[in-house]
Amino acid sequence: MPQLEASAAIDFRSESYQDAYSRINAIVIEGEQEAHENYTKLADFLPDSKDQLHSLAKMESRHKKGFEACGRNLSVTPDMEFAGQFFSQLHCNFQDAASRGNIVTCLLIQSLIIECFAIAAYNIYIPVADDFARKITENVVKDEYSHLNFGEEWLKAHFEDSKTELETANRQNLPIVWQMLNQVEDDARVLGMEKEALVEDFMIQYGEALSNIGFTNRDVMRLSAMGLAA
Ligand code: Y39
Ligand code: FE
Ligand code: FE
Ligand code: FE
Repeated sequence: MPQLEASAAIDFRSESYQDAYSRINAIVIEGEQEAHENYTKLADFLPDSKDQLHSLAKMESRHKKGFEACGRNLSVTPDMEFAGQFFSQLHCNFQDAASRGNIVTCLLIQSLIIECFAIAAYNIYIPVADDFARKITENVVKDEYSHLNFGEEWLKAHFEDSKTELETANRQNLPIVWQMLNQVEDDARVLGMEKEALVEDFMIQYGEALSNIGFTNRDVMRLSAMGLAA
């Protein structure tokens, strides 16, 4: 089924829309909160980029506030318990990597995987969002590109030393993203977002990022499809 194009076709006040929104909105709020924490953590590890990372962390807090307002605007209460569980595996893997000082893994999880997931989700959401949420999401997605860019630039500058760890971290974490996508597939569809469109946009962003960092086209194909069931 093609991606819906006119938000006029969607009833934002229907029970089914609000029910699905209570989970998707919560995921986004939780994601923004965790992204804030992750960039704050990264600032401790990378003193040369400390100010920049604190500024990224601040943007994530702003994003969180924006999406909280989107939920309130539709009178939806976000299901934060669901969202906490939704992110728990990636959260745990980030914490674990941070405790070992594996900065490359932390950057792969937050700045590549999660940012690409966010960019894909927000790009696909914008055309089907209500007017209030669309304006907010349009501004947020611009920031997310700059967060992805931070990760790309750092990993590009340290590519040879990071390559092996990136491969391992990708193998560990990318399959989790496909599982996460499967978990929200039905809710996303209610909001007018098709899974195929989300996967396609994610693959494009993530593949481009890996290629910018220095991986060959062959490596990009192998890495970006890791754990993706046909
Ligand atoms: O860097 C960021 O701001 C990312 C944390 C935010 C994550 C958003 C996750 C979006 C997934 C939504 C899935 C909808 C189908
Ligand atoms: Fe936490
Ligand atoms: Fe964000
Ligand atoms: Fe971000």
